[in-house]
Amino acid sequence: MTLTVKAFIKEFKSQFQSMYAYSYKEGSTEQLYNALGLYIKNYLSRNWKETKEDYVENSVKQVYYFSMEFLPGRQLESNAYNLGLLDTIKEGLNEMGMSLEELEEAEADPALGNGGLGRLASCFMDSLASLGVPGNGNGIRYQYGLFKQKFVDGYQVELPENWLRYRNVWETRNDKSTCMVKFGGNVWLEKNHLGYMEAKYENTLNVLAVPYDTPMVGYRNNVVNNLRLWSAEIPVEEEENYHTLEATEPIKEITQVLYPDDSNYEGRLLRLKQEYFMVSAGVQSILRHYKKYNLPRKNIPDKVAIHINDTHPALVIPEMMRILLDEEHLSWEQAWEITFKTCSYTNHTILREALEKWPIDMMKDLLPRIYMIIEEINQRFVDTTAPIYGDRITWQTAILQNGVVNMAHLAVIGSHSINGVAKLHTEILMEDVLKDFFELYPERFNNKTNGITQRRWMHLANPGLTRLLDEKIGEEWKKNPSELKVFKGFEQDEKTIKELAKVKFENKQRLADYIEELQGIKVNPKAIFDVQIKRLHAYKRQHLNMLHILYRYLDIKENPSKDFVPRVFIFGAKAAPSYMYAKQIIKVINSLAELINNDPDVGDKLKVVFFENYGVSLAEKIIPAADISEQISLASMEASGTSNMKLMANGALTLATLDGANIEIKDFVGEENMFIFGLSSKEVYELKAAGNYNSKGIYESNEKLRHTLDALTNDTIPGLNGEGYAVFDSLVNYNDEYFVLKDFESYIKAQEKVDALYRNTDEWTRKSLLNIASSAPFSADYTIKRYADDIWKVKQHSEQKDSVQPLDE
Ligand code: F58
Repeated sequence: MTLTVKAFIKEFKSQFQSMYAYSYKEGSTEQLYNALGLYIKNYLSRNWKETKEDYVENSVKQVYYFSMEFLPGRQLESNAYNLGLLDTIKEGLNEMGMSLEELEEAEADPALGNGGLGRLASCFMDSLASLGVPGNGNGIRYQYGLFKQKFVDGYQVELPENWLRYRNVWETRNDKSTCMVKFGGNVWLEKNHLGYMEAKYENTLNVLAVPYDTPMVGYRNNVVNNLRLWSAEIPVEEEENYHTLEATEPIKEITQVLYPDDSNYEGRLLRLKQEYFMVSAGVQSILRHYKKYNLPRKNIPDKVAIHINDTHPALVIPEMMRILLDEEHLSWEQAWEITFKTCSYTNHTILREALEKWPIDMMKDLLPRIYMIIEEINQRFVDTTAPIYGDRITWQTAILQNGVVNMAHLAVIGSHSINGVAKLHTEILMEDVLKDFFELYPERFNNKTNGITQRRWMHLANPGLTRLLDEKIGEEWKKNPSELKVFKGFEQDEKTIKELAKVKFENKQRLADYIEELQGIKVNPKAIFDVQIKRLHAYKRQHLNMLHILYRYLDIKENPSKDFVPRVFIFGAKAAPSYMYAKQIIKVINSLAELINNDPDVGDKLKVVFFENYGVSLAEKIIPAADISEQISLASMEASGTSNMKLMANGALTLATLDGANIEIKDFVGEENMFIFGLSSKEVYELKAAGNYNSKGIYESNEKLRHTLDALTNDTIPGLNGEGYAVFDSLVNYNDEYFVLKDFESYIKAQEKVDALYRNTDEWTRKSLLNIASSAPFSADYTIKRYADDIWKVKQHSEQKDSVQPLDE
């Protein structure tokens, strides 16, 4: 039944009144938002219930996506949209004298992740539901999300992100489905009276895992899947033992903050606790749920797929073994077959320092039974591998090495599928990072290039573009993204080109207004909006971008009469709190921005805007207004990237190295419709192997570059306290780990091409159109379809007839 505006108004008023016992006219923005959120949640609850029941009644196979991070973004608009209620609600609110945009600002944007990995998990949740694939998320309900970033004198300062301060209307606490998770103590195996080996525990720390469920709403198909986030609490029956606040700390801290600082032992221990907590609660609840299917345990892999999102949840493997051995009393062989067939693993990084390794002693103390099982998995692996492949490979692939547990090795050995997140990345896994494993298990390796949900990143974030597309190519693309290619037919249509340019300009004007309101910086919406938005990391090379800005600034100062194409450089990036170098780069960019934005000689020619506290909501504002998408990582280092896909879909032209999914962007849109520069990954590997890279030599021989680099240390940029020296040193004196200087010259040339093309507005817009029209393959709907078909073997549930059908690629 469709909801009428009149019915909505009536129901909303009564919803508000029942919550607050006064008229909505007296309500604060937060209260009105809460009432609207709960109204929507009530509206979808029937579908939520029926989806769950349907899955069980039909014994369908379900996938569980285990991730330490989810970055869902605000959910009000997207839920209303997917339910098909958005227009009605907007109209109803307007009639009552409110606007949806205003209420939406009251919603917290849950920062339960660091960056791409967490956002990917949320795009996947949206696609799973929209495709009608039975899929659940499993993660942690952190009380504090990733820190809130502030700049003080240009320095990053971290403040707590208390996203749960007001209520979270989307979640449902589910006390019926709690689990108990055990840490530490002593454990031993004993035969019970039935003759089974049983694990006995003493002196354990028992933690109650309480699930909070959040609906994941499919796009107009009546499907509502579940995201389950776990919170740690004191078990009710043990409450009397916790007399003081201090005593409760070891439990409460488990789900208190996202990714605590791992630069010290305590921090790392806590992270391991979090991982096991989430994994144990998740696996227990899955196996409990499986019992509803009334099938033998050996059929678990026919009904359950568990996905391990990076190594963080890799303890799923020994935890599943523990339950099947100790509680279900299966043999090792039976338990292993079930576990192995159920689990699959995605790798998201080749950075050595990011591949998790836990000290054996830490694991033994914190998770004694799990450690025993890992030891046995390792022993059995060694025993079968060594006779066939010899000692070298066996040693290099073992789980236990030099006093640590290698989590990637555990994940690979215990999973039937291992995938990278872009073609190049998967190749690098097979040829380098996991090379030995590729020799052992070639059939397990496969590629699944990342994707994004067009619903959030186009339909909702860019209504102007969406309207234009609807008008030109019809609405079919919304259910079937491959239809976007039809837009290519308008490449030569002058009217469309003008209309597209107008959409972009309006988006830029809106962002310019926002920048002025937020930061007091006036930017020219006619300038090129050049955007780099991602975590701050040396391999992503925000400092290469910074050097180009500095170079340009010096050029403007030295050549005042030269004709520059105005440019606004836009950054959004958080640095990990303990990552000093990344923080120094932030400071240099901020100080440079301060200098440039206030220099009257520069005026409109150049502006630099560094947004504080970059996250999903900011991305939604920035991306539709971007002209240039900076994807400038050192080739081979960025696993995939996903901002590159979002920016392309919104008509930005990509300025990129041939890294991660940039290569696939090139394959789809063509080299001539983007700007490529820098070393290829092959050249990077060769240069590393040759071992003769000499950044100082480049500095000394390249006049332009020397001039630019010197400006970091000769007081050109006021307000720095050694940060300019730090960047200079790393690039010149410490041999420039990420080959910034090597790529500098070709980056500058690419930037010149950007300027030249921008002078020809129609030609620029034509390329922008081609980018939009070529972006369909990056729909997460396709990505999820491939995971579902190739890895999880789960079906789009047939009852849901109207699901998105991403079949014809
Ligand atoms: C990212 N990883 C990759 N990790 O860097 C990016 O290329 C890829 O597109 C994306 O995953 C999705 O596949 C990433 O975001 C993290 O945020 C780490 C999580 C654990 C703590 C350290 C950061």
